[in-house]
Amino acid sequence: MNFTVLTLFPEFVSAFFDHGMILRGIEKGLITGACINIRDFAQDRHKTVDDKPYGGGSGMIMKPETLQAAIVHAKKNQPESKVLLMSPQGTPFNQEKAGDMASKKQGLIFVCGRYEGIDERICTSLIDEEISIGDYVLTGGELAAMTLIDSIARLIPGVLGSCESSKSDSFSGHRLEYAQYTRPEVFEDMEVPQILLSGNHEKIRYWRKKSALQRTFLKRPDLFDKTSPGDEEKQILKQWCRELEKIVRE
Ligand code: 4GS
Repeated sequence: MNFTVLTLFPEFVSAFFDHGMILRGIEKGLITGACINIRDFAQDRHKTVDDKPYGGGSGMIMKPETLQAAIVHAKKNQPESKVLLMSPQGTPFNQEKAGDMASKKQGLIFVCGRYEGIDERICTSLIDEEISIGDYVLTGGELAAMTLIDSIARLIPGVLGSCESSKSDSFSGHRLEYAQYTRPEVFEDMEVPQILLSGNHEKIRYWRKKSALQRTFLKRPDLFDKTSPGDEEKQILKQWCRELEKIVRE
């Protein structure tokens, strides 16, 4: 799967492609990462990429000609790729969207705006989809593009070490991930739950299911609206209720 980022700060984005699991994925030939400097497509000798907004107001707007030339250049090598604009006006990004994009394997071209925004005519003519990573405003789309690439790439089989490690992720099945522990057995007077040391795989599975459920209930109860509790989950919740009642009565 190809990821191409159109940006005014290519070094910022290439540093991301040069580290960690993303770099491993590139080395294994599972993904590619490319940065294109939008300024290389500026059409005057001052390399101007922005201009004042029509109608007045503060801030600058990215010029359409430059962006168009950069997008056309990126699409030339990969005409099948989808062009995404990172913007607070886009459809909200989430784990499900990451999964859809990872399974489609279609290349992605990310347009990262700086300044107050980009000329509306680019959105209309050259952008396939606008995506937002959340309801807040960044100084540029780069962090948003890197957020998408990071979460999509790790779902591509082989990018993470074991193919299992993304299955129990938070949000898979609209539940948070269970609590995790490593050595030592006692840290600052806090013990690792004994069941995890027992070697009893069925008990460990049940404990983890319960942990995931409790965390979801306490930290993100809204996730139950997306997937209501299944039979085993209901049973675990009832059992938890009984444990809580016992504490209340004491
Ligand atoms: C976001 C966001 C964003 C908007 C880019 C102002 C520079 C900036 N992009 N999700 N111009 N939130 N983009 O804030 O994706």
